[in-house]
Amino acid sequence: MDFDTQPFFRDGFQIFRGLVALDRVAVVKQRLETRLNSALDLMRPLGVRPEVAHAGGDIRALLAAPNAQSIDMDLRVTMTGSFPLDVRLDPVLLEIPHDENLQRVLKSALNTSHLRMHMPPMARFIFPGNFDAGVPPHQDVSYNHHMSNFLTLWTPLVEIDEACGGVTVFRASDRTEFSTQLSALGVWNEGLDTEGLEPVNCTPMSPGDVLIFNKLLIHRSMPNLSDRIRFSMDYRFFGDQDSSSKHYLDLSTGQVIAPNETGRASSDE
Ligand SMILES: O=C(O)CCC(=O)C(=O)O
Repeated sequence: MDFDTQPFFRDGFQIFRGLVALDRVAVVKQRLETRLNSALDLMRPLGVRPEVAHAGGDIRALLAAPNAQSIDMDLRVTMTGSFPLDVRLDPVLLEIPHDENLQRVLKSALNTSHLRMHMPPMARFIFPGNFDAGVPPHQDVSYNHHMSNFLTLWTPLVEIDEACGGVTVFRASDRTEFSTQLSALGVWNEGLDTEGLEPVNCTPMSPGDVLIFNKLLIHRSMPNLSDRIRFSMDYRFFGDQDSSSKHYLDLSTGQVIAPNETGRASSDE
């Protein structure tokens, strides 16, 4: 089956519905649900209660306190909804990028015959009310200068509606790269100005649906106003014409390529 990726080239983003096999999504979700306890265990010594009704508010209070900057940086990253590195390195998370239909879409959108993926992927758990887990308006390039070009794939592991939130993209915001700097909390960059831009909430979305967008498209997290945890994955891919100076997975061979002595990770040099 061929997929039409013209909307991606025209708009800088596109949603594909029911693209990824549900059994692949289910094993990823199951693994993240199981590993949630390891993330909660890291936060427990700070007083974060593990219950869904409390965790988001507890994290928010800790990160708003004057001494928030004394919290270990890796822990701050976990508090803002990113699973710890050992979870992100779990091979089960590669079930989704190995989906055949997904790979067809990505190859077409990147105009490539081989796919590469930045390692590790991002796995997120956004508790209700954990507003610090929301990434402010940004272009993905600002966090990923190590890849010469790439696209991002965002995919939910739970039902996404206006309450649970998801991603808001800003139409026609991908004409140029904007400069930005790290915010005081040290996790996210300062939010870009979106005045005058048209926001598009990518809701609803279901497990198996994917959103792809280019490296310049401004987007932000929606808040989770529901009473459930928002589990999602985001993966970054590049093709034959591009390179990375960090670890990446060659999806044709299944090999992870490490940066070489020139600081460049590219198997086709
Ligand atoms: O999942 C989210 O809340 C934000 C995702 C995002 O900003 C990204 O994938 O670049």
